[in-house]
Parts: sequence; C-alpha cells; structure tokens
Amino acid sequence: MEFGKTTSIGKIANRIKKEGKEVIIAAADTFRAAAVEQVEIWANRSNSKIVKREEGTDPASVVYEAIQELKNDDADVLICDTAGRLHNKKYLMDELLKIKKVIDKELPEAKKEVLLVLDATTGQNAIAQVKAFKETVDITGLILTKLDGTAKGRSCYRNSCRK
Ligand SMILES: Nc1nc2c(ncn2[C@@H]2O[C@H](COP(=O)(O)OP(=O)(O)OP(=O)(O)O)[C@@H](O)[C@H]2O)c(=O)[nH]1
Ligand SMILES: [Mg+2]
Repeated sequence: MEFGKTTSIGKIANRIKKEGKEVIIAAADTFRAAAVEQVEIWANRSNSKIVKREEGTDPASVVYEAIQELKNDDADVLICDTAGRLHNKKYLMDELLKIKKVIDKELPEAKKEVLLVLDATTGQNAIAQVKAFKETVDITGLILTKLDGTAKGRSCYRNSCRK
C-alpha cells in the first residue's frame, strides 16, 4: 500500500512545468473512475496534458497511448499515475511490470525514474514493500508522504486499494 501517489505526481508535474518543459500525465490508475478525476485536477492545475481512458482499461495500454502522444507532441516528460497495490499480490505486481515493459520497449533511450510512494507512518513493513517493488520494477527512488504526521489522508484499506 502506498499513499500520496497522485498528490506527489501533481507536485512533480508543477515543478517540471515551471522549468518550462512540456509534461504529459498518463492516468494509468484505471481501477477507479475517481482516480482519473483526481489526477485530472492535478493535470489542470499544472497545465499538463492528460491521457485518460475509461475505468477498467488495461493501465499498460493507457501508458502506451500516452507514449505515442509524448512522441507526437515532442513533449519532454511523461509521468504515469498508477493504482495503489499490495506488494504481495502477484497479479498486481505483474500489472506494474507490464507497464514497465511497455515503457522500456517504446522508450529505450529515455531517462526513467520509478518512484515508490510510501507513507512515512508505515512501520517495518516498508522494508518488505521496498524489496518487492525493487525486485519487480527496479525502483529508482522513494517518496515519503505524511511526514507531517497527520492521518487526514484516506486509508488504503477503507478505500481504493485492491487486495
Ligand atoms: N497529511 C498528508 N496527507 C497527504 C500527503 N500526501 C497526500 N496526502 C493526502 O492523502 C490522500 C491520498 O492522496 P493521493 O495522492 O490521492 O493518494 P494515492 O496514493 O494516489 O491514492 P490512490 O489513488 O487511492 O491509490 C489525499 O487526501 C491527500 O490529500 C502528505 O504528505 N501528508
Ligand atoms: Mg491516486
């Protein structure tokens, strides 16, 4: 489980746009319709282009289409939002791996970052999560959210995370 992926993407998109670069966001959390709406709000705020498809679409295909737009537009940066997932569910990790394979195949030369967003209040389980994500998609960095220590965010178990 991770928290704050979409919020972090919004912040990153904003920063990159401020550097004068063109950003495309792939709404590849297709698990919930609301997830697309949420990332769209962030895309609009930062004036980034968004590529979205209907709920239930294969997330890898959304990323594939976003890559084609990236190439057509000659945009600078593609940011892919993904659905929250438990690291010990193989089919969910396989879905993430499929996204990575599409990116590697379509953009072999591109500089890539794979960021794992972790709630800073997560305990020792964070280590198992990092290991699993590292093994599957070779994460290159971590984002720690909720460092402010409030619990105002939604809980993964209550809301959106597939188990
Ligand atoms: N306190 C606090 N809340 C945060 C932080 N980052 C995100 N949130 C809140 O946590 C909630 C979930 O954030 P999202 O960015 O939607 O999380 P997500 O990982 O995309 O979640 P799903 O799309 O449901 O998988 C929202 O209510 C955010 O406002 C943070 O650093 N601190
Ligand atoms: Mg999200």
